[in-house]
Amino acid sequence: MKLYTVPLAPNPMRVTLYLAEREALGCAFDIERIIVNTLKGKHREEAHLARNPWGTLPVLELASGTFITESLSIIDYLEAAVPGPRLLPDDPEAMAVARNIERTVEVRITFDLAWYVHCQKSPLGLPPEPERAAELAQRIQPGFDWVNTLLADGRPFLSGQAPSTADCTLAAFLQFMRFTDTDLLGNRTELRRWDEAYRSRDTVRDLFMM
Ligand SMILES: N[C@@H](CCC(=O)N[C@@H](CS)C(=O)NCC(=O)O)C(=O)O
Repeated sequence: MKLYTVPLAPNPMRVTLYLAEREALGCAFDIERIIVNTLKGKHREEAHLARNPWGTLPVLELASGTFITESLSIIDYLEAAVPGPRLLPDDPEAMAVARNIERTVEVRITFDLAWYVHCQKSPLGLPPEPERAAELAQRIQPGFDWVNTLLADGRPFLSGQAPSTADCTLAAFLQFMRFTDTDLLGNRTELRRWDEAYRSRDTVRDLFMM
C-alpha cells in the first residue's frame, strides 16, 4: 500500500496518528508513505489528480490499484484489513458510541475549524478573512463545550479508557489550530487536560509539529 500524505494537514494527520496508535499496540503496516507537497501545489498536478480528482490528501493506494480518498474511509479500511488490535471496539454498542463521538467531533468542530485556520492564516496561501474566521470560531464553541462535558467524568480518552479514532481526529485538528497561533479552547479545563495528556504521550508526541 502507498499513503499519499503531507505533514501538518489535519486529515492526513488523523491517519498518521491512527497508524501510530495501532503500531504501538503491535500492528505492522506495510505502507510506503509518499509526501505530496501542498505548499508547492503538487496536489493540484495531474499525477495526484489521477489518484484523487478532488486533489485532496490523504489518499491510500491499495495493492489492487484502488484509491481510497477519504481519511475516515482509509481508517475504516485499515481497521478491517490489517490484523491485530484495533482502535474501534468489537462490541456493537461500544463501537457505535465511539463512532458517534468521532462523527460529532468531525461535524461539530473540525469542518469549521479547518476553514477557521484557512481564514486566519492559511498554509495553502488563501487570503485572510478575519470576519469569517470570527464567525467560524463562534460556531465551534458548542462542539468544544460538548467535548468538555464528555470528559468531565475524568476519562483519559474521548471514548473512555483507550485511544480511539476520535482522539486522532480532534488532536489532528487542534494541531492545525495551533498553526494560526490562536487558541479557541477557552477555559475548558477538561478539554485542556485531554489535549495536554493526549499529545504528550510517547506514542504520538514526536509526530506533532506544533
Ligand atoms: N474529507 C476529506 C478531506 C480531505 C482534505 O480536505 N484534505 C486537505 C488537507 S487536510 C487537502 O488536501 N487540502 C488541499 C486542497 O483542498 O486544496 C478527508 O477526510 O480526507
